Amino acid sequence: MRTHYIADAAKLDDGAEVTVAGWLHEVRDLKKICFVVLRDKTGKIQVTAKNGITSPESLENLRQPKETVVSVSGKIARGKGANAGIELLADKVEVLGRVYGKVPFDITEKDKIPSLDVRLDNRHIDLRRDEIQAIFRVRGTVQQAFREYLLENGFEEIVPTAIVGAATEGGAELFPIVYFEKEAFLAQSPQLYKQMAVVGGMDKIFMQCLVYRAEPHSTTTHLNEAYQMDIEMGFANDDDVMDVEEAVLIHILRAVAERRKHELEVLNSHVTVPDKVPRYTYSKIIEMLQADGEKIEWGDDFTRAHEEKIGKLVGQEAYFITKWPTKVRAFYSMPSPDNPEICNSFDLIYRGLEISSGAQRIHDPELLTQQIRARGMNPENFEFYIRAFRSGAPPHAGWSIGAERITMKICNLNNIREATLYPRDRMRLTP
Ligand code: AMO
Repeated sequence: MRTHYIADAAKLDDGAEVTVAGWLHEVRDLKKICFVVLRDKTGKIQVTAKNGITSPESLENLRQPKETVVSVSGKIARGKGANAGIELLADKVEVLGRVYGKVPFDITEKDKIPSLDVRLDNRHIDLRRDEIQAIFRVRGTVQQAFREYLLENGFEEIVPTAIVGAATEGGAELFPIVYFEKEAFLAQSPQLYKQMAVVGGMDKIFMQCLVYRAEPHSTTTHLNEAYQMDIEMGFANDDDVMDVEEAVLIHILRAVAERRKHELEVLNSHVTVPDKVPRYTYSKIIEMLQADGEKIEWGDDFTRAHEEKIGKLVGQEAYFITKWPTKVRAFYSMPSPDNPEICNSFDLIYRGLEISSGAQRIHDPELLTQQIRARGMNPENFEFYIRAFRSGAPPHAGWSIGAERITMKICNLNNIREATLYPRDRMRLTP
């Protein structure tokens, strides 16, 4: 239905014949002549239609409400002089999609953009704004760069199941589903399944999947449906997988900085690519916070305010916090051999927010059973998982990055819902 996208049409010589298609962004109707701005995903162009050049029927097809979808065939006209614009002189205009009634809000009135809730109720309109498309292009590049790096470095992609019979992260945050006669839930993570794939000998794997957390609270950094980008690696400990994660993060940030310059500009964000992602132990961070006057004890988890403070104290945008207290981490985290109070787990913080966590896993079935029991869960529900470690399981480790959280921080957004096309939270199930 088009010969060119608008950005490409605008590069053509004077007189070039094109057909472009998109939405009416602005319409100025002066009876004998009609100026409109036509918009597609690549940009905008002024279209001029007038008696003599444009047929009366085509002129009428351009005199439509904003957001009507049209195609325009005509000739490119380049004005003379340095600041002269480019316009498309319309021969033929067809209406491809009409506006019925009132468009929920006008994207051209920048100071009248409604609240996030109203925008999300009308995501198909909200998405027509440059800055909103920019977010999802950045997110696409983040996800692509993640796969790209891992495929180039010997990892293979798997697809784990999203329907499970037991918690994969522990806790009560599970969404039950109707599954014939059985008790079943939506997976909180691909955790147990990615580990079993490594035990099965796949060795270096990655996956991207939607995960479900029935967290009842509403925050600006949590969703009930999130997209995780995970790896799992055999014959590896926490340090080995942090090496991979450091390289993946650097590759992602570089890809966004190089390939999404325009989008970052639209979003008013600047991405710096670090050379290294330093590692600090949990105990060291506690000492630093205490020395700065924070009331926090060894064993406490960090609040959002702590996370932001730590960023200032360490003076880094991206860093790892390693060797956490065992009791605050998931049951599968490997306790340290010299001190079982701490475990080989880590978080990756970027711009003051935890964007990822990971660990070396327990591969000893007895220790795993103990840890499950110690958290008040029933090892019988995990028998399918524990038995995987009884037939020769290598030491292994892995991590998971939340796609929305990393996108949110790269794009400088205040609410994680902005980085999700159709966010799911306690109040929001449609659209
Ligand atoms: P964790 O639960 O820390 O670890 O999740 C890993 C990353 O996933 C993202 N994330 C979320 N994002 C938005 N809303 C949520 N409710 C949400 N929950 C998690 C975050 C977080 O850092 N299986 C382990 C990982 C591993 O050890 O491999 C896990 O799921 O960015």
